[in-house]
Amino acid sequence: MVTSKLFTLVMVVKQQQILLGMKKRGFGAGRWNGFGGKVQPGETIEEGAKRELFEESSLTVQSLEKIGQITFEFVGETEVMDVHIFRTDSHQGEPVESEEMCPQWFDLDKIPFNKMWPDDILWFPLMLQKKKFKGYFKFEGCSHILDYTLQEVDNLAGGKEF
Ligand code: 6OG
Repeated sequence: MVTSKLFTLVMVVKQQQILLGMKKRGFGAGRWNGFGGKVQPGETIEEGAKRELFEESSLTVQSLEKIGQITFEFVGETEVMDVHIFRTDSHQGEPVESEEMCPQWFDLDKIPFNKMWPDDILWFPLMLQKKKFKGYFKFEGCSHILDYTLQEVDNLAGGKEF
């Protein structure tokens, strides 16, 4: 049986730059990514997103707009990752390195896709244009996408379709 686990991912944008963190340990270590992690029992997905953003970067945000939802399957794993992606264009505070992430601003035309998860180059253009999207990626190992779907949607409410 396939089960799914909820995750968050927050993309912080200001003017023509995006904040990414170099993951220092655990899943995705050695890659730049947004800030996020597992949603804990008793918190909403948005609360989990704000908590992880703060824990990993020291930034706070008033509100987050959900911009995407991607399901990741890894061959051989029985649990898929249901990742809810948010974008914010206004934040409070300055990014600070944490045990998990080393944050850095990147110009939008210099995003280091070669040191990121290989799916990112496919959905970042939608996120940067503020288009909402849903996707499904099937990975073999951490670097090879076997299969995927990605579609722009009008709204993200409702169940997963993939
Ligand atoms: P922790 O293990 O740190 O949560 N995540 C992915 N992000 C991108 N861009 N691509 C993927 O392709 C990803 N798979 C997972 C979700 C893991 C964090 O990594 C994100 C979470 O923010 C496979 O608690």
